[in-house]
Amino acid sequence: MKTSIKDAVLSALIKSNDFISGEGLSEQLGVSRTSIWKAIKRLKEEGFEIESVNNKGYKIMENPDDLVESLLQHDLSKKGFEKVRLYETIDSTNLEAKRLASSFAGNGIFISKEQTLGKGRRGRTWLSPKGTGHYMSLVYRPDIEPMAASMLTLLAGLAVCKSLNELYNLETKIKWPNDIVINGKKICGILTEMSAEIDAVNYVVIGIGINVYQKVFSDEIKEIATSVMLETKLTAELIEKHKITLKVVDYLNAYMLQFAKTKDLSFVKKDYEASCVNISGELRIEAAEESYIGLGKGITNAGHLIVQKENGQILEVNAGEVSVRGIYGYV
Ligand code: BT5
Repeated sequence: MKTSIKDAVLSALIKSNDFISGEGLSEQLGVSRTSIWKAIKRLKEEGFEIESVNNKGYKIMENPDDLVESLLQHDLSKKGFEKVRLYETIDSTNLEAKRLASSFAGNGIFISKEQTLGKGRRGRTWLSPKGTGHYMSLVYRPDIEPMAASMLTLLAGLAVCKSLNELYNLETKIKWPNDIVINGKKICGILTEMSAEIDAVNYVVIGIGINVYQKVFSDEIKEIATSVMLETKLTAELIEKHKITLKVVDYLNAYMLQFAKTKDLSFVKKDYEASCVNISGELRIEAAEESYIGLGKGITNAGHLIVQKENGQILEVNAGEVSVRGIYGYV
């Protein structure tokens, strides 16, 4: 898909922290000065605050959000995504992905700047304020059995963990199975859903919510939540949701290719265990019928957590059945 001059100008302005001259833009993008001027005019009409100063050029004043649908389409179509949509607001990107999944055949990605009904697991809520968080749902169509789908949550977790660490020099870890945490607080949550027959998956929706620009959180989660901005102390201009998206997709695409062959997590087991806070530490398992303390020992190839109880007994626990807590708190 072709990027319009307007989107290319926007992207150049967002990437630059300083003024760029019209001439510089026209050279960089290989289009006439008039086209640049028209693109700037249209961006201003769309509400972007762009300052123009004689002899200096243009500078974007307010970074509203670096996500632009046509840029996402341009970059993600190269990574195998046939359907790429960006919303200003939506109930839930997972819901939207499921509503539209049968209208296209390949992979899809649905991103929103806000969710009014963001979903966590088991009916819980994912708080999704406008602009500050990143909400995306990826549709894949792996040839797997329904039982295998829960493993994708672990792959997505590892993909986000590695992406944030690489992009922002962070030390995020995975709290098995679906949270990404740093300094004892949650920076990302993942919700995998699927449409399946008894023996085959039609498609999976991997929903990823990352706290990006939040500086404060509402009372209900302020003790357990953090954001990229709070952890890095970087300014908003230096943290780009577009880049985060591409990085996560690169990791996840690579994992999905491997997973198509192994149908289990053997190929990332070591990597996952090294990134998981629950391994080699005491934890508390809360199951419906009992709650107990144990030691995290590793994960199985199917993504179950291996726990050694205080009496020495080794158990494999399934993500659908238990919650894992730290001994003293959330992590
Ligand atoms: C999750 O559930 O962590 C899965 C979150 C998935 C969100 C994405 S956003 C894109 C896609 N579309 C959706 O509608 N959902 C997905 P769970 O493990 O059940 O954790 C939910 C709990 O995390 C809540 O009960 C709160 O305690 C806490 N929480 C809610 N919002 C949070 C936030 N923004 N940051 C950190 N913690 C939050």
